[in-house]
Amino acid sequence: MKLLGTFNSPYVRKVRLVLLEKKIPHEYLVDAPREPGSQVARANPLGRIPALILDDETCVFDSPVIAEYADTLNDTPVLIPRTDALARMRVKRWEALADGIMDSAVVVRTERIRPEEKQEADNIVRHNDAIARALSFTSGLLGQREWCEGTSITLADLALVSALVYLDLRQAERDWRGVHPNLAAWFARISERPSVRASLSE
Ligand SMILES: N[C@@H](CCC(=O)N[C@@H](CS)C(=O)NCC(=O)O)C(=O)O
Repeated sequence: MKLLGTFNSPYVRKVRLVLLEKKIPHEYLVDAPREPGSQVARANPLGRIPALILDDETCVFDSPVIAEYADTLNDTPVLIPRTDALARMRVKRWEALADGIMDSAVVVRTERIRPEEKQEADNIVRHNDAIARALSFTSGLLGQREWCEGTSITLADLALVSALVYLDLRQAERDWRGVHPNLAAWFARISERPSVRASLSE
């Protein structure tokens, strides 16, 4: 299988982490949808990354669908609980929370790179407020736990670290570590994982 994506996309990082944690063989192709010659739109009608192309050319999108599909390919580890309905819901909700932080950070970034007179200040404030609320909620849920859900790594951890890496990239001025020291400690720990290091170095 081939994964199309870019280094900075938080949604791509999330699915790369899933594939790396589960040691699923794949080819990672850097392909930015807006660059000339991109094959993204031919693979994914939405023209977005990540796009996972299976060996029979089936294209899997978007990132939650890729993550769920990849998780069913082996049990080492199981990243989305299979039988406990509540635990499964909580992991998927963590993912929704992290994806929502990514969505809002992408909106803020898109506004900020427009000419100043065209930027919608209200939109920026609304999405920055949503990020701040989501981080507070996240920090409260996490508490002093080692993992977002249960006693081992799940998709929840991989989604959250991807959202926080993206905030560092696009909103370096946001002092989320100072506001939420428990998130900072958790992030420092998970950043040591080989999968996270690999996703940050290539
Ligand atoms: N909900 C989608 C979001 C994917 C997305 O919006 N990706 C961005 C990159 S971060 C993209 O491909 N944008 C299209 C573009 O840049 O033209 C997912 O989870 O996969």
